[in-house]
Amino acid sequence: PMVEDDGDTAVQASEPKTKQPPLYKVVLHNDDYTPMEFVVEVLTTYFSLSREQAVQIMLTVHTRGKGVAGTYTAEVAETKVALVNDHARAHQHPLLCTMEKA
Ligand code: TYC
Repeated sequence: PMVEDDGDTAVQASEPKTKQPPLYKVVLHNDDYTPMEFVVEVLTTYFSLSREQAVQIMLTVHTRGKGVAGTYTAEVAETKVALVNDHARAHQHPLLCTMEKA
């Protein structure tokens, strides 16, 4: 009888994987209490940003309500969101970091 591929065994792809994974924006939200310098330090520590870039993003969040710290694949974005929120809470700041589909 005909044997079917049950899909459980890896089969060599006929072409290279060129499909892009979905990307997510990591977003910082404004609040009235987190110190500006703390936000700048978060942006330089957890995202690959110069101090100048970090100050500009912090000011965008401060004046417009939210801003994008960076764009990443789901797993990297989730990790950064958790690290930033844990760091803020460890210092008793209300800073909020979320992710949204790019
Ligand atoms: N609004 C804050 C203040 O005046 C600064 C701030 C900026 C807070 C960005 C959060 O994501 C933020 N101290």
